[in-house]
Amino acid sequence: MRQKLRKILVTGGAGFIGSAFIRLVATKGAKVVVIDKLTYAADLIRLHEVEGQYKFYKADICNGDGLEKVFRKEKPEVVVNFAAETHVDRSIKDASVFIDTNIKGTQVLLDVSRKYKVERFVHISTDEVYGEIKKGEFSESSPLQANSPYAASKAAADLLIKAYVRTYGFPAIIIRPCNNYGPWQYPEKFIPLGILKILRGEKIPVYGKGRNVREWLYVQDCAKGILEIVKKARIGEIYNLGSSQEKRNIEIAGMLLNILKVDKNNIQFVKDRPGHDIRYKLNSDKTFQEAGWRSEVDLAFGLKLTVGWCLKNKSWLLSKWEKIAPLYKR
Ligand code: TDX
Repeated sequence: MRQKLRKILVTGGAGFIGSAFIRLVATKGAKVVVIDKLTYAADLIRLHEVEGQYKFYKADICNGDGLEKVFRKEKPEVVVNFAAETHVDRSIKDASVFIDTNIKGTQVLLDVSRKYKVERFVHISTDEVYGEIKKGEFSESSPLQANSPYAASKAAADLLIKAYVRTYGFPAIIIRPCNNYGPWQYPEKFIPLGILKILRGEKIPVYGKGRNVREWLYVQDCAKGILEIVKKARIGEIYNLGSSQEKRNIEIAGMLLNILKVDKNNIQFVKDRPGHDIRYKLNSDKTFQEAGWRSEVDLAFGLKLTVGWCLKNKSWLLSKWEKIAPLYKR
């Protein structure tokens, strides 16, 4: 069955991936309702290109009454849940807000969505719920073996959603993307942080020896994949969104330095992240077979676009430094 996109409610729409998704759906004729708590990582400027093409409510997914007001008024048919605390290092310092937003918030949003009978609830999860894999790749049926407090909070939400599907026949779908990068990413994450550090005349901080491997997906590519899944995927199913483009962190740092045309010695090896997952890799065949999506943007090209965007939007990037600097006092 193909889901029509008449009215779609997007939570966390002022965030990095949520805003990329809205910039895409706003061009497809759907009515878009955005809710966001506007945490430190959110910024409505990410939606300036589609100004006037969405309706915004400041709301926290943990607040059922606040959500009900929006659902009663807007009656969304589709809900896409991007709202989450996402930074692994922050979850290591203090897990509490991750438990609140990622678990409790998901439960509250599920209950309101159930009450207002949404036709489709699409939840954005992460590859991190599977834990690490030294060789091979994770499929959607791989066991959940989350390692960080962040990953555990996302895995808990996934379990809750599966329970709602089974218990109530709730029409939910779970999407598990790999690491995203691209325009508007908050610069606490590795790629924009590395670029920001170079723009500040500092070195790229690389954890441990830089041997950890991540699979990198350009954010617009990810948004397209999510949209295809929203429209075509089967209720109750899980879909991986990977790019098959793997790199060690040290290689990513080298590619960034090369694009930025700065000396390759501008890397600083710093203390490793506790419990640092060595490698993530997704098998995304099911997503291709059922939703017809495959990643299109080559990593080297996507990194060039990202660096180009960062240079053009240097003041936005630099303006975030004050908020993230305390994280790097080690
Ligand atoms: O300063 C750094 N130096 C460094 O070497 C930072 C911030 C990170 N790293 C390493 C850690 C990881 O191996 O780079 C890799 C990527 O780190 P992050 O950008 O923090 O992402 P990661 O921990 O892989 O998690 C990301 O992907 C899955 C997102 O933050 C999650 O929200 C998403 O679910």
